[in-house]
Amino acid sequence: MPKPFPMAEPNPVRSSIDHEDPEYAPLSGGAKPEDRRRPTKVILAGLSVLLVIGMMLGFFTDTKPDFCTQANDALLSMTREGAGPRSIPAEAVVRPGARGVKEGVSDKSSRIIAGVNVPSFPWNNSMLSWQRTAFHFQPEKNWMNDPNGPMYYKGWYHFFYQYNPEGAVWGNIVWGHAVSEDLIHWLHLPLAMVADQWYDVNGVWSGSATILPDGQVVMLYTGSSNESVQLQNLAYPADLSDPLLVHWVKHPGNPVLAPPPCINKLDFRDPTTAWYTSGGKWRIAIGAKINKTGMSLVYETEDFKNYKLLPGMLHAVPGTGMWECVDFFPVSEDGLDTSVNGPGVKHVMKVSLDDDRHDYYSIGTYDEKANTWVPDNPEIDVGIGIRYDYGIFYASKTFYDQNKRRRILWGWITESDSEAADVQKGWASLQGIPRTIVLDTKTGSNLLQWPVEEVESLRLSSKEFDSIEVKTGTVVPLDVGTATQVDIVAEFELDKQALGATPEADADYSCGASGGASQRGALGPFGLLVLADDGLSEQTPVYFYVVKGPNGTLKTSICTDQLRSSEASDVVKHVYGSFVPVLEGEKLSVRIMVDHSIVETFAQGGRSCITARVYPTKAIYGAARVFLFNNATEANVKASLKIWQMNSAFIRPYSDQ
Ligand code: DQQ
Repeated sequence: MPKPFPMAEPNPVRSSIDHEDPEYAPLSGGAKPEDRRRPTKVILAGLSVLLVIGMMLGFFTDTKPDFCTQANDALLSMTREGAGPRSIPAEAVVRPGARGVKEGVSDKSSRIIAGVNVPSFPWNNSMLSWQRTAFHFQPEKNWMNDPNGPMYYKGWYHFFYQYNPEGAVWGNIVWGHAVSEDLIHWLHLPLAMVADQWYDVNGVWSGSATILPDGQVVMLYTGSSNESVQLQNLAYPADLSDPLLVHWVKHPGNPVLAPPPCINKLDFRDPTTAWYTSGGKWRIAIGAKINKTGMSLVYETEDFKNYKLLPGMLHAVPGTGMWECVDFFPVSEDGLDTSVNGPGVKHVMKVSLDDDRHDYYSIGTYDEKANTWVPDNPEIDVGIGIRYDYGIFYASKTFYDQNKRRRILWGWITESDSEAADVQKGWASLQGIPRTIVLDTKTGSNLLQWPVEEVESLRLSSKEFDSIEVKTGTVVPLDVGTATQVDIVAEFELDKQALGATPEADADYSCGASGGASQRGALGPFGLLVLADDGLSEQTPVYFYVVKGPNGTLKTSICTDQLRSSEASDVVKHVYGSFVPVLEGEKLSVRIMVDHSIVETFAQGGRSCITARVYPTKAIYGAARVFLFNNATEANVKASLKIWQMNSAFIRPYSDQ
């Protein structure tokens, strides 16, 4: 949980070059991002869910093929284009090569923004080297994607990940493995599992760990077989007395699960951590789809070798497409073991939507007996409502850290530059700083995500700035020197008089459909410019935008604007963001972690988060600075903040010397 920081001396570097002209809009220019509207037809969605569940209840207790045909036909007519409850707008992208589609996963390689003949930027080695991060988990080289099987075992945090040992693009997927005592400094271990069996020869895909009460460790993962069938497999450590769990054994009876009838061989993957039921058995969920209906099936087991498909399903949402990397866990204001259940316990369901490559979650109630999970609010059902992150963040997975009694979230942060640049730099993808997640008991309707406390051990020198007044249309430089590895905690207050005098407006604000930080409104945008050079030719604004609605209600958005983040045109430039709840009496607060090419933003204690990859060409090394700005037209803001320089983490190969 964030702690309020003490505000000390007044700003020692209040700029003499503040621009005070209200007409001066220092952030003008920049292309208008594409409109990314997301229609949700909620009533239809609710009805469809009931219909699907009804049909599938029947289907899974009677799996005759003619019933499968019937179910498929009904689903097809229900979710036929335009008739479904939700259609996910395809991002306008150029896909450099469809890597993965024939194997049954969508294109995993980096995409670049649409437009014919996007000229490639002449990236040089110094620019590309700067993009490598200093305190985020990365393999030494090559491609990485999903986090797999995270756990805490005998004093070590274990992290496995989807890895291509042969290059910087998706393919040849095996399990990389690293260990850490604090989630920050990592030792790379040998590959945990490679594609050496008929049932995983096309890829050792994502999976999860379960630690049994007797100390055994069970790893379930998806293998893409010699015929590209998605099969679930069991693996376990060769030597439980080795805290590093270096060697892994695949169960001789693999595969333990094949796609059930009605589920396509390419749509059955990513087993969850198991939870223990009151009936004394274990259950796992697996993502699947029928036509455009995403769903999670549940299997029950006693020994992790033999499984029974339970009737019905945990949940399904028409129109959401394939559910990858389903995660299912209990939540409260503290971390809970995955098996905790009982009256009053809330459960989170998270799905990674293959169709739009975003991670959605929803809070609801799990009925173990009925094998169902029901969202508290069907309007924000899983896949159609809230996201973990409004930037780039995918295929995430949580684990319960029994060491510190907390639940930790890992998420894969892919590149948003071109595939050619990834190949040139020899690596692709990061993992976000692991986040502690708890239920936001103040709103009851969202989670709070916050960087694990261990990252604060990297904080070096800091500077505090107390109550800086940032006038409308101005930019204020913050004298913290080089700002490529920084942790920023900031609070903002809109001038109360101006707030009161501002007329009510009907218009809603959407970061993605706006012109970014250059689009001026009465009460926003204002915030920080990170990875900005002195001349502001490159800048990444992270900002609040407040709209005063009918009856004086305020609605706040938090956004990250990539539109002017780089002079290169072969990188993605979106305005990311979302609405963020701000409760009575709360100040606007934000934490921003900058680590070279990644900018992670946590607003209002982690109610809304945005992760962006940024590829400046000038605002790098010693030229990267940080500024305050206020591009609102009607209200000055007061900003108080603290900025720490961040040390680098030790992330290196393990040696027992
Ligand atoms: N990545 C894995 C799959 C999973 C996908 C393959 C999500 O198991 O569905 O690399 O990114």
